[in-house]
Amino acid sequence: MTQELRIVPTDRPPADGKARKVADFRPSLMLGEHGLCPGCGEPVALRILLETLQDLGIVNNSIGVVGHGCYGSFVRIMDVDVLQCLHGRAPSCATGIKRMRPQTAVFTMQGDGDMVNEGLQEVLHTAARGENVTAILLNNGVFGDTGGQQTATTVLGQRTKTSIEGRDPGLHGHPIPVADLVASLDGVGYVARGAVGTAGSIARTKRMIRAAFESQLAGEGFSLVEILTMCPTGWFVGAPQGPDYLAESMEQVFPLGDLRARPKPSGAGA
Ligand SMILES: Cc1ncc(C[n+]2csc(CCOP(=O)(O)OP(=O)(O)O)c2C)c(N)n1
Ligand code: SF4
Ligand SMILES: [Mg+2]
Repeated sequence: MTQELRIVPTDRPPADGKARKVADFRPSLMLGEHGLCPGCGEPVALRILLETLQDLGIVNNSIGVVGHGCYGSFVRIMDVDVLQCLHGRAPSCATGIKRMRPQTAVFTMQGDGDMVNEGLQEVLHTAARGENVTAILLNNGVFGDTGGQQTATTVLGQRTKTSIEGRDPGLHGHPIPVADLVASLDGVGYVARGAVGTAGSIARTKRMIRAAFESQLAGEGFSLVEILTMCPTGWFVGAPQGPDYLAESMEQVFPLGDLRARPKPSGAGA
């Protein structure tokens, strides 16, 4: 029997009058408007993080540790227990929480400025100690919150407020691929890099976040998901151009995918 193909026109409101706006799809754990710039990738990352906590059924057994950056304002609208730490120190605060509450799922949310500039030693030591926490890095290659200055992850040639002619390796050095560094350390259970520039990459990144929490719940050690996020304001591009700019610049330098897969269960074949 052939199935009837129902084509839903998208050039006019639904005939049944049940048009839904973007806000109607907001996850219940997001309590209100995020207030960030149009085209910003960080609210998308927040959304898939919150959906993952819900999917795993760990909302009431989770604590988030948030750094300082534009995403810092999410503490107002996340219906999850959160703590906001000094710049760059989230991995150490997460360590303390996890050691006191080993049954709680503990995660950090940090930007590239927060994690890779201000707090590089914090994340590397926390990873090397094998602390059983999950770090979420929102990497947009700029200090967005303070006006779009260059960070340690700004890619070569990228224009920022403090490298207006483009990042020059002779003058500014090279970007630091923190997720690759973390992936090389013993004590680490899972590391991946995703992005939120396309529907496909958002879906893949959500699976990475889930894998990181599953790794933590299985006690495998430190986990990190780096998420490349659009910052059209800091990049001097229009909001609609953000995803293309992300793909053409950051994704070329920071390839997407698993950087350290979860350990195979003992007894599993090769
Ligand atoms: C110790 C300290 N240094 C500097 C600042 C100023 N500061 C606040 S947010 C921020 C930028 C953070 O950038 P990032 O973590 O990349 O987040 P984004 O805004 O890009 O999302 C800076 C430098 C601060 N609050 N505390
Ligand atoms: S400055 Fe960049 S990171 Fe901050 S809210 Fe605007 S687009 Fe997002
Ligand atoms: Mg940033």
